[in-house]
Amino acid sequence: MRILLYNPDNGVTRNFMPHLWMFLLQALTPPGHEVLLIDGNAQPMDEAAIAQFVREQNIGLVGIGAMTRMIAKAYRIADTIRAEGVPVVMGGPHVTELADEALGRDGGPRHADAVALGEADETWPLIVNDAVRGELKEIYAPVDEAGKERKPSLQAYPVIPWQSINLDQFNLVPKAATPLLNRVVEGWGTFRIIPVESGRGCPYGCEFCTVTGFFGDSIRFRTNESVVNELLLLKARARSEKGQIAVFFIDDNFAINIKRTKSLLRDIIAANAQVHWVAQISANLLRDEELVDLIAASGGKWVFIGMESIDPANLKDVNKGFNKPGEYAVVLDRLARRNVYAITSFIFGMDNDTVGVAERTLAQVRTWPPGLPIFGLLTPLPATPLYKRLKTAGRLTRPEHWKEFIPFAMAHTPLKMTIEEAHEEVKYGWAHAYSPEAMAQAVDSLDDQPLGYRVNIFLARLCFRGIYFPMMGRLAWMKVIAQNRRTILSLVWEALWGRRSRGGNPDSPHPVPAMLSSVPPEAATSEEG
Ligand code: B12
Ligand code: SF4
Repeated sequence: MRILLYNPDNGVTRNFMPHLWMFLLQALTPPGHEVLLIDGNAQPMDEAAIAQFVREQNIGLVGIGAMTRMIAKAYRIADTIRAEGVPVVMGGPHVTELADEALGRDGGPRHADAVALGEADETWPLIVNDAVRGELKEIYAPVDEAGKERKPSLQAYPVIPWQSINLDQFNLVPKAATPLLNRVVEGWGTFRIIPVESGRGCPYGCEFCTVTGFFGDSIRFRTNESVVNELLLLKARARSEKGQIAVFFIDDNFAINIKRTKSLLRDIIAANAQVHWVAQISANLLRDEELVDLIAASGGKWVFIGMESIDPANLKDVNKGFNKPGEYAVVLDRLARRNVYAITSFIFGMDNDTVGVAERTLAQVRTWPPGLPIFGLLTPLPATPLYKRLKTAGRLTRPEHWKEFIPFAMAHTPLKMTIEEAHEEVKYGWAHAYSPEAMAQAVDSLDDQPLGYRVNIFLARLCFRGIYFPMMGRLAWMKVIAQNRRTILSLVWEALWGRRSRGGNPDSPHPVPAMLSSVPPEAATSEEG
């Protein structure tokens, strides 16, 4: 049977990284089937195009995975495919929480033939076998023989055949730029960011987060050996195709068990399996100097920190009191001293936020080493404690916000400002953190560093700007380039006429990242809490 795994586009901007679930389910598919992958972010397709694809490729089963924000698109695509007579199985966090919605058991239309609840590592092979026999059940739940919920162990993790998977759609180097890049620098024919997991689960239970409910509060890890082998495979692939690969460890809190993380990082170093990597780690775990040393030595370049707020009252409200705003600067300096930088994520619209929260946050950010701040709004995702609290309090203004996804729009009323004011705060955050002046300042703050570093921070910030101000079209790009012409011209001038006399300063308080290019060109708010 030919199986299509499809992830809808997020409708806002191109994702920087493919979704792990597709590769994982592909690797877990029983032998004898061919699995095709389409990530709508890399290969945008409308309903007509996907229907044509399914017909022409003789697809016998389609698996669709989606977060809440993409579910409306996922349902539309599923409806189209089912109208072609091809069964659709849906999985992922949204349909796990709202299976009845996907199956049309809540009075609405039916979108899926079957739903895989929770982690599908063990149920996917059963689903495929049932589909072959034409006997799909409506619900597949990860349970043991006694019918009790069972979270899959990650000890026997499948080998994802990275050496042979077709990754063409995930190359971040634009085709048009490849010939030029090949002439100027070697080894940049391709650049991909690849998701790798080393463990699942998070015990922290932040109020707005799906993870503790979905993956459970007990953490499961892969063996060090299996992670190291995966990195070696990826490294070999990059070498063989004269390209670059960076890894995003998608664990929700990569250092949740510090002892185990240190042991993994030591094994990576011992096996010479270092690649440039990004990971989500909460600020409280970055107090450990030895851990930060190992992060740097094992290839860590960027740490995504869910700071959420600089207000301890807000943090306490969302059960994230372990974040201590007073130590953010110290943590960021500790990282920066090792050339590791932070993607700092903030949420506005929290209950204690008042007008001006964006500027107050930016005032702090400006005192920190250069990084990549991102801003979002508090969003009640289905089945989270936050959703339940706001529902009980009658504060949800769009209780089924996912049915009409609007980027950067609140679905409930904050306590100390209006919804419109919260929207303005997010806009202010992005506009001022990524204005041409702020971009120039970031580049200038690295004035004592080589040109490459300044070009890289500029490019990274340009790409991050695209999360809020999409730059998909040529016109939008031209506008951004025109706005930033001063910085661009000064960088080009320097490239053509050589360095202005600066001289690198190894004692600089904020040394620059060794490879900013490994930064995700698009990320989103508050993953790791
Ligand atoms: C990596 C990641 C991202 C990446 C992008 C996704 C990518 N390219 O991988 C980035 C950093 C960009 C990102 C951004 C966002 N993310 Co995110 N992200 C994750 C993260 C950390 C890992 C995803 C992952 O690979 N997990 C490991 C795989 C194995 O698990 P899985 O995807 O759930 O798949 C398993 C099952 O769900 C199931 N399954 C999944 N799909 C399918 C499909 C079929 C057919 C079947 C049978 C089974 C199945 O089987 C899989 C194996 O067991 C998760 C948290 C988490 N630990 O999952 C959050 C998570 C998915 N993100 C989340 C959110 C909210 C966001 C943002 C909206 C954040 C924000 N506030 O702005 C943005 C939106 C992104 C965008 N622009 O579209 C939420 C989603 C909750 C929800 N109900 O939708 C999660 C769960 C985290 C959280 N805090 O709650 N994210
Ligand atoms: S926000 Fe981060 S720390 Fe909090 S529960 Fe979710 S994954 Fe864990």
